[in-house]
Amino acid sequence: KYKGIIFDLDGVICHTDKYHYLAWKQLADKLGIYFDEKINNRLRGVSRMDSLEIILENYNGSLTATEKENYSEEKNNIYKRLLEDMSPSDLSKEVKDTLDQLKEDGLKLAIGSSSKNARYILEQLGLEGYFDAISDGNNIEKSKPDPEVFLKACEYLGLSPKECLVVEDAKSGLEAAIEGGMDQAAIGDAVYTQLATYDLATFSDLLKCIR
Ligand code: B16
Ligand code: MG
Repeated sequence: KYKGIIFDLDGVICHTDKYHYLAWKQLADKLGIYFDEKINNRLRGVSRMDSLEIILENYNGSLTATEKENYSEEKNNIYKRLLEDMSPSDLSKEVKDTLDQLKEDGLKLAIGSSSKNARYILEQLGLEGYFDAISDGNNIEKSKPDPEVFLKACEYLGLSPKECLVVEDAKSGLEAAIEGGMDQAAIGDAVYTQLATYDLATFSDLLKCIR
């Protein structure tokens, strides 16, 4: 019933969410800002700058636009150093086998990620050239919950939103897909929002949604 599947990257295809946490934690500690896993969950799918604003909710003081630019760059440098250690062994067999199966079933596969590091992460995982289209933080004006990143993915695939299913681990991402007119499959904590068309207990459950 679907012709295309659009995958969020961080928290769906791979677990770069733990690196985002470590990098933000390092910056928050330096600035004396309280930061924990619960606050980190609010950063899922949210752009780098918007993430910094969420973290600064617990900051006593104010920063200039330039200081904010510098801190977000500092976080990204820490994050990119952590990404250097990633390799194809960080791609789970379940995820790879499921993707291969979907491809065999004739579905077009795309990435719909807020990250500006998406292509580098895919390269690290050995998935360079694997997806039919990549829509990421570099081709959008507005980040999730705005539907732009997914609408661009549909456009790159040459499909309409109704023909596509979005797979997401974040509330912001589910909201983006709903707004964009695509069906949604939730995985991880996104399941608890009860917003999605399907809830996946595990990645391979995706095969049940498309058959
Ligand atoms: P970057 P996704 C999102 O990726 C992350 O979930 C979010 O935590 C991050 O702030 C955002 O990408 C921007 O990432 O700093 O690398 O540009 O879940 O949309 O694949
Ligand atoms: Mg995500």
